[in-house]
Amino acid sequence: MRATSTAVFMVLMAFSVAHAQDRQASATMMNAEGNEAGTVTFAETPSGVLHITVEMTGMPPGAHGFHIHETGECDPEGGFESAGGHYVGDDDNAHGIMNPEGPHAGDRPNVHVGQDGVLKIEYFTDELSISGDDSPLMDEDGSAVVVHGSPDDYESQPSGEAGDRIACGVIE
Ligand SMILES: [Cu+2]
Ligand SMILES: [Zn+2]
Repeated sequence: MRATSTAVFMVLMAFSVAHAQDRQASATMMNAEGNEAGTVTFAETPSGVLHITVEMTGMPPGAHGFHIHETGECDPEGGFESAGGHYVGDDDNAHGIMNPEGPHAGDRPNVHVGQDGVLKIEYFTDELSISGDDSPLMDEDGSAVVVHGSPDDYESQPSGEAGDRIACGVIE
């Protein structure tokens, strides 16, 4: 009896450890024409820091605003306005790292695309999470990754004057 419950406990422990390390979410990106444009992956790491990987193609060369928006809905017909405003997080900050009251939790660095239209980035952050009480990315109405036509000026309210929403992906 005791051996059995110990064995069950150990199996459960092994499962939860594996689960914690493997937890991952991703967004399949769609461009303004409604075609697939790549993937953004969010992976939890053993340190608790979130590892973000961006792999997109067919992007217009130049600098683009890149944010997490508050609603997990990407409708190209409406210019991806369905994704709502920036994900704000718990602190109700203003937009932009250049604002003393900023930034939003969903404010991410601008991304830069070369002449080949390829965007490949990886970085990590502890400002976002895909699990637990402060899981901004997987709340009830979800959230979305949005890429803009122009760079974020990191300052203008409410969203950095980053222009049209040229790609969007629901985080799931
Ligand atoms: Cu945005
Ligand atoms: Zn913002």
